[in-house]
Amino acid sequence: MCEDDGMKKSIRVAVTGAAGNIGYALLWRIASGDCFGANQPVTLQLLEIPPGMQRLDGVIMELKDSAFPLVHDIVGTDDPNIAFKDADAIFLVGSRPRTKDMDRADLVAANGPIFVGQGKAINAVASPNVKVITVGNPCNTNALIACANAPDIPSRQFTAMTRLDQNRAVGQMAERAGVTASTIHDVFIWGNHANTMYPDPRFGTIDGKSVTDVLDKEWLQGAFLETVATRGKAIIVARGASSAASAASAATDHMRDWWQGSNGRIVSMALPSEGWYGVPEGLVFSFPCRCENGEVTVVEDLPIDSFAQSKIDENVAALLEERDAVSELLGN
Ligand code: NAX
Repeated sequence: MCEDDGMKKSIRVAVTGAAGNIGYALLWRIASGDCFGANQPVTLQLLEIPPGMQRLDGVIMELKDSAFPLVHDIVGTDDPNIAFKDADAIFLVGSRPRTKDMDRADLVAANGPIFVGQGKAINAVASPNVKVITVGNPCNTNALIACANAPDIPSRQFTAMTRLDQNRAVGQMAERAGVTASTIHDVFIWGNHANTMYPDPRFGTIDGKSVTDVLDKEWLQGAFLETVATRGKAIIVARGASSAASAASAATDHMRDWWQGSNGRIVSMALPSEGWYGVPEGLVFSFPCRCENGEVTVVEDLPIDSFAQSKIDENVAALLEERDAVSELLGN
């Protein structure tokens, strides 16, 4: 590929848990140019654990069979130091899904150690400008662990995904208002990717009108909140498997906006707090963000009413508890 045919130099994109359900949907979105742009070639660096390597071989065969013009090369490995080598963007998807017998604390304990090793490998071998999105749950705390173990990489380069919660909120509003999702802007999530998260409608617009003028408050603080908070469970009940295509779509949206800009729109990203809105420093918390020139900026001046404050407080408390549970994994 050369610059004068309109194509850019290939970038390196790492995906962990690449043979899993989300990976199976996500890789096709990345390869088709939905994330990094239609003129951006990619080298895919795919990580699995040894029991997943045979499935990964099959996924790589199918990627090759898709003959994507933008896919420059594909590497499959069970070594994070190979998968993250010179990576410009990393999707941390691989982790153990929660099973019926596990509560959130068990999930934190089972998955936390994965992100120690991966954080260290990112620190050692990734591009210093790498952009990391954590999808594997509990994603906020896993991002915190990876970030803490990558001291040479600025903390703003580590994020966790709450875009699926945002997209679920927009989907519900669109249905209620009888409009398409494209007419809804600036609805975003505060807090943790868990059922405590708060989809804030107060600054959102539907066809240019305030969401709170179009939709009633009782629904926004009642059924809407409940539906968005419990959507993951509802999908599992209906489908017999957890959200995969919608999660991959949200990860694509998150990274696309970070990479290419959010066009002035507010979007949800969880990132290590620098004290914004009184959230303790370092806690990986979803804030209203704008993206421009590859940088994320938290929108810092939104007014907080008592309901929003109570939701922010609830999420801070939950995330502090998770942080305490993994304190020995934070490297200090
Ligand atoms: P799957 O179980 O289908 O796939 C996970 C894959 O990760 C498996 O192939 C497994 O072999 C691999 N893996 C496990 N440990 C690994 C490691 N240390 N390094 C590399 N690969 C490893 O799960 P899937 O449905 O793809 O979900 C992946 C993760 O996303 C889960 O933790 C899930 O809870 C989380 N989710 C996060 C969401 C979010 O909004 N942040 C929503 C969707 C999803 O629930």
